Amino acid sequence: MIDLRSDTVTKPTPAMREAMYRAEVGDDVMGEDPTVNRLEEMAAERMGKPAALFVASGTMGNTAALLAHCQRGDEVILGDMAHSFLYEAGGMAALGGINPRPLPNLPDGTIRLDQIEAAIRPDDPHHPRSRLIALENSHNHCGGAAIPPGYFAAVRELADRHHLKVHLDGARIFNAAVALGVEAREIMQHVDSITFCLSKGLSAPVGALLCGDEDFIYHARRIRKMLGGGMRQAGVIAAAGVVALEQMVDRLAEDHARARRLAEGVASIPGFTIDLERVQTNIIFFDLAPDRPAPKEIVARLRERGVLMSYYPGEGFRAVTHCWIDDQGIEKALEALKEVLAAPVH
Ligand code: TLP
Repeated sequence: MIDLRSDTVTKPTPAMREAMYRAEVGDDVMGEDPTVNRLEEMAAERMGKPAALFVASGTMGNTAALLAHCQRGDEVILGDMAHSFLYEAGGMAALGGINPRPLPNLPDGTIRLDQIEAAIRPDDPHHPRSRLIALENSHNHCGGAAIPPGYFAAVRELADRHHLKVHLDGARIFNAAVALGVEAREIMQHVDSITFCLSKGLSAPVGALLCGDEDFIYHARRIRKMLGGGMRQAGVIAAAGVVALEQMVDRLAEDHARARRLAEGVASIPGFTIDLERVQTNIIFFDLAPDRPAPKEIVARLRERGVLMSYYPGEGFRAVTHCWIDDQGIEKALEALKEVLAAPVH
């Protein structure tokens, strides 16, 4: 199967399995797992932040961050296409009593600064308290857009003027950094906290890191425990994360090149439409021209041909490249896309 549904489908590499087998472990809730401690140090260093916390998933990292930054009844300003607004089961509201204030995401993944500023609540007992701005980079549902450091500098300036914190859902921060040719730290210097994932393009089986200052991480550690995320001998999975950070970051450029090749191939198939300018990282979205078979039918026909892709109503087909997809896989996917449009409708 050529599985382009997500980079979350990546499996641990042989080097990761070896490291997992050999991992030194201890009770991480007691702070005694040397492999988790090493991974947290590496993550903090790469993000240029004083501290980091190993969490079970990107969702847990974002939820813990929001709960650590906000009190019940506080408001978070975020994009209407943000993963934490759309796809995290409403955890901020359900678990944290936090009010989301969604603003339109532009196609490049940003939110207009004047709209952010206008959404900040005056100090008035009628309103929730504006506490946090939450951004995403790369921006999954804005076509994998990579947002440059300058935007974060501008948001920081605005946030400082209004005494707000800034959190970044950087599930794919390394995809963004590699695409922009900058270090993740250059983006991170402008935000208070970040979640980044090990289990997407970096191919580790499980896990994400939440990074920020010492006080914030101290607080988030308690929230992680509350969420059931104290994982004891978690060094077994953290070991794969260490390999992910050491070996899997620089190669992301290959996934981006393959996403571009796939996107260009899609553009050459009459019947599909794609905006090539929006293809920046490992995620492509494309759609069907009018009068074509239903998208569900296309997804089913692709599956029959050994190719898996997702379809999001209103957004189109999504294909995500990753380290388990090679050049041949891309060509096979393009062949299948040509065939499924040619096949008669049943
Ligand atoms: N995204 C997944 C699914 O939720 C759809 C995907 O296939 O893209 N932030 C961003 C930007 C994400 O894309 C995701 C996962 C998460 C957070 C949540 O990470 P996990 O799945 O580890 O909780």
